[in-house]
Amino acid sequence: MSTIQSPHDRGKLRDLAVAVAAEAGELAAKGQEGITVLDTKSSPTDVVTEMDQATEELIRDRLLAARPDDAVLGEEGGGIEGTSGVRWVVDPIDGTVNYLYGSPDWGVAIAAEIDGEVVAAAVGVPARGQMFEAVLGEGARLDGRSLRAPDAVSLDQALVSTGFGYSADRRVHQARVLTEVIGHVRDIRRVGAASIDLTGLAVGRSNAYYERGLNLWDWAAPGLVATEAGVRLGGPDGGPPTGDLVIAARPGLYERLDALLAPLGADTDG
Ligand code: LIP
Repeated sequence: MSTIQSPHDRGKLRDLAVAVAAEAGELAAKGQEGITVLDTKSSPTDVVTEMDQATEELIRDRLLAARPDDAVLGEEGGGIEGTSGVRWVVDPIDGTVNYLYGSPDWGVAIAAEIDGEVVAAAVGVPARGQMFEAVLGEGARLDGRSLRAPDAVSLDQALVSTGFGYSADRRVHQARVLTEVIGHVRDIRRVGAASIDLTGLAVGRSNAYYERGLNLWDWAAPGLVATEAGVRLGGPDGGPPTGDLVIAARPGLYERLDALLAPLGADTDG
């Protein structure tokens, strides 16, 4: 049972996430120029740079200095157990390939979970000077401004973003699914970072998003920003988001996209 329950404490978790995401974003932004690949992970195109590692180290250090009893799960450094009931879920650079190619579309994502529920989040987009933040039940903000995602549109008017995994087999099936989806929607975007896609729903940069193969750190923080802005976030078979599938859109559009994706096996590798 957690010792932190009140909205006030959630606000403090959000404040810490924002402060650490801002500092981490500054560090990563300074290191973007001239960055090279340090290593690969799940496939030769799933890269890690030295800035992914340095940025995550800074985030872990700052979070644990402020709250030594918390757990941390990070993309690069794995998990550290804690005793407080709070776990931080961290993606130091979401959109690493964009980062490597000098694109501004990458994010620093930090979420706080209490007993497994995401309650506070910060998503910095340093190259655009933006900071998204959210507290469960208290709304989402961009640079201090409250966010409300635009109303649902019909499926054929929806701008839908999606992404592709790093494994070639998975990507081929994802492309097959996309050939079916593309004829039913306004158009498709492939931004390259789930944090940018999900926060983009909150500001109306697209209407819907789906992707197979994400990790919790990809969607935990930006997912709370999106849901607190009125977006429905879910996964396969009407359940919560999972690594098999994340779907996000305003209610009304969500159900139509879900119904389109289900028979296509969007939550499978084909
Ligand atoms: C990325 C996701 C993106 C997905 C990429 C990758 P990373 O995360 O944000 O949506 O399409 O394949 O998983 O690896 O840059 O943190």
